[in-house]
Amino acid sequence: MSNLYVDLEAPNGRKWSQPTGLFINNEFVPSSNGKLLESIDPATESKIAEVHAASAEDVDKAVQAAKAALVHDSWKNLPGTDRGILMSKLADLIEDNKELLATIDAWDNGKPYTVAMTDDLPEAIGTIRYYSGWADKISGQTISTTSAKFAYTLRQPIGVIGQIIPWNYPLSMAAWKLGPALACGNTVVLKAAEQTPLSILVLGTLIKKAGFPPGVVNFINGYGQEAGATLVQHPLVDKVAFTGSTATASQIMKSAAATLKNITLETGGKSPLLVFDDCDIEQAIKWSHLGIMSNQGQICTATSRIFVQDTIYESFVEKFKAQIQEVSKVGDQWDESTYQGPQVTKAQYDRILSYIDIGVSEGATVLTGGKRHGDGKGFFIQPTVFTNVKDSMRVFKEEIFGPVVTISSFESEDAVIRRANDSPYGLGASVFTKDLERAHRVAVEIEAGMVWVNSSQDCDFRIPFGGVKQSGVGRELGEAGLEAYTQTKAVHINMGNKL
Ligand code: TXE
Repeated sequence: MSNLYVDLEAPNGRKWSQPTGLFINNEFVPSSNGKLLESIDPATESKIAEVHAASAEDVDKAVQAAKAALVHDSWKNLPGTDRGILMSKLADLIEDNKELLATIDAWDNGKPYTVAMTDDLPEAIGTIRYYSGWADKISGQTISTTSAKFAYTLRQPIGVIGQIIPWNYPLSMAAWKLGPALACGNTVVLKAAEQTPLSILVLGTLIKKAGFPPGVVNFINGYGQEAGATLVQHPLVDKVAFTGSTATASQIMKSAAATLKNITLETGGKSPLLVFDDCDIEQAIKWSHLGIMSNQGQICTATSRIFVQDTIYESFVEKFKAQIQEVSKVGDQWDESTYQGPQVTKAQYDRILSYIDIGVSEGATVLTGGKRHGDGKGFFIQPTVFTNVKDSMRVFKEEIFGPVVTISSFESEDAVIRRANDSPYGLGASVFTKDLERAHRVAVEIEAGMVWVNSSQDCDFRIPFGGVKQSGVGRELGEAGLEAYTQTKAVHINMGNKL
């Protein structure tokens, strides 16, 4: 069993014993076929550790554990208040270990350590804590019909939930999925992304320490086509909650259809950001830069298509370039002055560089960036801005998922809304204006699940998150997130009519 833990020391000097097994029934176990997957530091391209990769047989074991836990007295009959207490303990434990967890996500994913500490960890802790408060506040209704009859509704857990998360925010994605599922009394098998397997296993140790009964939460690492697909197809899985690419979401929807599984999908985007000439330009620059360049541009809601009113286009472009030069310092995860770390993997890095080549060959102008950053190791890319972009170009239409943005100009509100909406995606949208009426008008007309007025990327566990069109199905976070994890049962009561 010795290969179920490995001693690690991160470049920031933090040391810990890293679990490497599959977390099933509150224990770390090896994969049945001995298959492993590698975690790589994207800044140095060197191996951090190897962890066990789940086979179909392992996925089945995890699902069986979750199924048994679902009906076990220790979970099924645990009052909501006590579920909330367990979740609150988990949030406290994550908080107690936040430096360790931020270190792991920074090392594994490449995001700056300071960002993991100030964004990812508070979001993960806050989300679990927020949903711990909901655990004893989920109730049905009483509905009167006639004097002799009435009905009440029960909001019951959906059952065993298969959750599949991506690599861009490993811990907060796990928290978004676990929080509402557990608050509602479900049990979970969560598959982490193969690119970022480590923090989720440490979270397993905290699940056990918090006192969750065995089988309530199971974590499996593994590849999408094998572990992910098996989880989606498993007949005992009642719901699949997924965050990742639109292409994979479409496959998941197809295979979930075989057993009519409930699904929630959060997928890709090409979110527009509209800058009107009456806006506060300094604010527009600050947020439009953050909206695409933070998290290495690996944000599903990245505002990657900037539209600027023609009257201020030239000055916006100049200021945006200056903002990149001033703020977007590219470097490794551990340097406190780093704004942008390496891209998560070689595959993502290659994909982004190939999109930059596509943009150039389509005739767009590279205003700044356009190449890899540095000449040593690591998946570093210069923040890149395209101007002279046509709406028909692939760099304008397709999700690049990196620090690459297009800036186009527009003349009228109607025309820019039409162009912004001319996309298969509909995740986020930003509008910069001081005209209150226009802000509300655009918020209504834009096809998106979330609209930011004079801002970009606001995200809060109290507020619903999700997309329209090919950006997703259903909502996460906030009270809306609970809808996704309960089913309503109607109980009809007859108190008078004996016939
Ligand atoms: O995504 P995948 P990838 C977008 C972004 C990125 C592209 C590819 O554009 O460049 O997707 O990234 C699991 N059945 N986003 O390849 O494949 C997989 O193991 C079940 C946007 O990483 O969607 C991982 O856990 N599961 C996004 C998860 O799905 C499967 C974040 C995501 O992987 C599976 C990430 C299958 N057949 C990428 N195939 C966002 N919305 O934030 C893969 N998986």
